[in-house]
Amino acid sequence: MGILNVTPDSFSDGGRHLSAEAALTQAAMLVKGGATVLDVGGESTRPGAEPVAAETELGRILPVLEGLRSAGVPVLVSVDTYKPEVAAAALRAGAHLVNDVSGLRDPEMVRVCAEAGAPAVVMHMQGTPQTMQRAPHYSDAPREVFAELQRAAERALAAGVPSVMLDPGIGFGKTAAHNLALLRGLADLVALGYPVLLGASRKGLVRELAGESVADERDPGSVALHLWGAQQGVAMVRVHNVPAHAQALKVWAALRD
Ligand code: HH2
Repeated sequence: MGILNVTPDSFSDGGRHLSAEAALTQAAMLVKGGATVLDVGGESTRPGAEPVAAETELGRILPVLEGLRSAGVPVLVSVDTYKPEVAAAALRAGAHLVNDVSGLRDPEMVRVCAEAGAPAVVMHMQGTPQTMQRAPHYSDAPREVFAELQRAAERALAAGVPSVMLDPGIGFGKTAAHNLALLRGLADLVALGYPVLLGASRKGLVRELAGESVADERDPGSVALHLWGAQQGVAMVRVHNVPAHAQALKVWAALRD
């Protein structure tokens, strides 16, 4: 899954693809690099990010979704939003699935996905982007996070959402120790039987583990985290640098097979 942030303030690619033209050029690069899903987002959810209005978010992403549809780009398109009205409009504009960092917390989001017949990514977040890194707390992070994801998945499927992917939400209301515990326990999340998505691309965890302060310089550490995920059975990784991951995953898969 290639990341396509149409925002001024995303922590790594903010401001780079803010015009529809620049976003579509980046989309073509991601697809050429091997992405099979494009995750289009119009609001940064990095720690401390200011929320944006639905109209602002839609103003950023709709021209890109429409451009992808009219260009016939041969990939699935997901919309990275926690707002049901944004998801609904994006699905009408050609998005195929919804990536909700709030884990389908809002029952209206469940209804939108069910009604459109759209699969959903259910990601775990403790709190909100504004507050989540102030004092994340768990008594047993993997047990609590995976149980919450399982409950959200069951609720969604019972309400008619056709299928879900689960995502532990690296960096969303988690300390480095919590993130590591979740990564070490990923096989238990995979064992629940749902496909798992992992998104650690260029995140602060790489800074904490490898000491790299510049987000754009964190691809090697990101690849390491995602290969670890692949080894535990994750089905998809959400990344900025698609060619680097495509190459690493090909080599890893050859070894596995
Ligand atoms: N991480 C981010 C955004 N959306 N969705 C899923 N499913 N999993 C993730 O780990 C995830 C996500 C944050 O990264 P990014 O989009 O690169 O930055 P920003 O939120 O600043 O736009």
